[in-house]
Amino acid sequence: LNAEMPGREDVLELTPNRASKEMLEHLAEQGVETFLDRFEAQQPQCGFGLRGLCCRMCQWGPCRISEKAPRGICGRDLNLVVMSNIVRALVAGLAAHGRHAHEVILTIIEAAEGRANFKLKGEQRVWELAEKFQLDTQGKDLSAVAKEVAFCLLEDLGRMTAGPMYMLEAYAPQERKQIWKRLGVLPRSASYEVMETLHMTTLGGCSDWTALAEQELRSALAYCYSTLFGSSMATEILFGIPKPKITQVNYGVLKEDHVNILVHGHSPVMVEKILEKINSPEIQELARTVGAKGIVVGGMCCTGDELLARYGIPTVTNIMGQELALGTGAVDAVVVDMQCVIPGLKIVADCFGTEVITTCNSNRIPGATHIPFDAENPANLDEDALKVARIAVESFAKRDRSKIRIPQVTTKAMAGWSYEAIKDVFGGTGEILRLLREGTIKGIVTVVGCNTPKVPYEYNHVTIVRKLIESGILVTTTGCCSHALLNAGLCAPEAAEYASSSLKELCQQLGIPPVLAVGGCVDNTRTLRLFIDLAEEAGVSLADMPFMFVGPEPGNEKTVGQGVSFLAHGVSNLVGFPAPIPVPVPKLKENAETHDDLDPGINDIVDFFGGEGLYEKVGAKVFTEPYPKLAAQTIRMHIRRKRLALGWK
Ligand code: MSK
Repeated sequence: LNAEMPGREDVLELTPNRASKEMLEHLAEQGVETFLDRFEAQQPQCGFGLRGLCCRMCQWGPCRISEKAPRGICGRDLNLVVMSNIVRALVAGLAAHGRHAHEVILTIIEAAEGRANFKLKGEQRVWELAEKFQLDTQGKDLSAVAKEVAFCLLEDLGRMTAGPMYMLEAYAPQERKQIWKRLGVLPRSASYEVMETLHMTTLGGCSDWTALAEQELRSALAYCYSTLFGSSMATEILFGIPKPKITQVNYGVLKEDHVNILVHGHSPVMVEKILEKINSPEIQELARTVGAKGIVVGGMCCTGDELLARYGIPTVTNIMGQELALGTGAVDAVVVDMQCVIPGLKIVADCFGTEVITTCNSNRIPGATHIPFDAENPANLDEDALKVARIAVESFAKRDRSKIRIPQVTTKAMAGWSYEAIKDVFGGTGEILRLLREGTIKGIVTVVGCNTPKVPYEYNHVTIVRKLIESGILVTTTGCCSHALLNAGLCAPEAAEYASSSLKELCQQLGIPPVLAVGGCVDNTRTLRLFIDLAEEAGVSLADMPFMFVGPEPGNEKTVGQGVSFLAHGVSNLVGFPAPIPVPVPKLKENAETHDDLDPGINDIVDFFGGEGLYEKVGAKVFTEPYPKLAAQTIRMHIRRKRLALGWK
């Protein structure tokens, strides 16, 4: 695997956004350390760790599984070590999205009780959920019902006793519920499955890797229906359901003569209030007083995606671009909430005098200004948001103008593709299904997830998606992948030019891009809802539909749960870099004479995810392909096979 890692030259040659390339070169010239320097310093990376063969689950170890030592000190073998590592990564991601959901849900309760100064903007979602959860709404007003809905969502996060999860009961397809029941993988709640997973994988816990594989599915369902659906829909209750809008993105949205404030992280709660304060006459006047012509707010990662979707606030970049954005020397303040904020951010901020403001008690950074938002005690929310806005604007006066280097690249984009917006623009799921059946749209693939330094920055995202739309496949996207695609111009209606003739004609007729940016990571549920509805409309299992989940540049632990959530629904995954699973190394058997004597070197875990094991349970499997053109080919073949099996041309 180490031999496959890209070098600096590959990154500079292949990264598709010339603004990122310019900043990488600029920061190297300036001697400012970035992820690329640290990635080089870490080479070669530990082969045991890369293949998931390092066991650190107790203090007898660490143990490393090899041919010489096939068991850890406690007796764990390869299957048990690898599967334990994977399911632990999944629940770490579950905990992260769970904390996000918790904050948003608690804010609904505080807003409904009048303690948090937010007006609930997603009335439609409140009534929909109340009906789906079969709540008694007779004679109750919006706030009262929203509060009851929020308590159901909290129960999905934290229930410790057996019982159906509200969200799963409400939105999961019937055929899947039966499968999950038969497999015994229906979850209790997010918190319970985190506890149970850590319990099962601790020293002296579960010795059966197949039971851990079941726990993987169970935890993924808890992840999907409590933390993802919970965060996404609770945010819609608070701030409304996004609608499509046109905007500009990329590094060039930063302006030398403006105050530039970047917002970054995952939870959009406090940032909504900060945005409100930034737009207030008081802060706009303050900007003029410090000599700025105005204020630019730019988004990074999923907080950026949320503001882009709701207000068309321009986004700049993703997790691996956060240091590059600060390297422009034009960012007066970066306001970060939770997750995906790397420690390297502060190193670059200090080089350029950028004020770093942290707003979440879980995500502290030494030396940053900390103005936390506490969802259970939001009394100072307005005052604190104003304080953040003031500090950010006042930083403009301190900026060292000799260090500014803003790449002059802006890109047009259309974002805000909520579940409702997608259905509306096509005229309903019946119409989307008709287009799929007749082949105007060959399939729908969601291409999502983080970046990894293990492939050239953003190259896989952009290359795969270009190939897919060329083949008539409609793409949805979220998270850091969406920033790559937004900056590459693939989310603008004009990108229809790059699509197959039938998809191009359709997109031009509807005035939409062939790549729909649906929001942040938690909004993968918007695509999942669409997949569920389309399969139900077609009257077939989700596993039979021409759909796929693609994570070209896996990074965060959160991506594990995203992929397994779709697998559990019957949607196969394509992953762009091998997960920490021993890659099969084919070798000739002893005394081999022909290729029939090739031992594929497959182990049980590879066979489970990529072979028959998981497929037999849920009808989906994992494909791994780090070379993006081959990855696109694999996806196209998968879609083609599904279409043929359905008898669709
Ligand atoms: S922000 S989880 S690096 S997509 Fe959602 Fe990006 Fe991955 Fe964070």
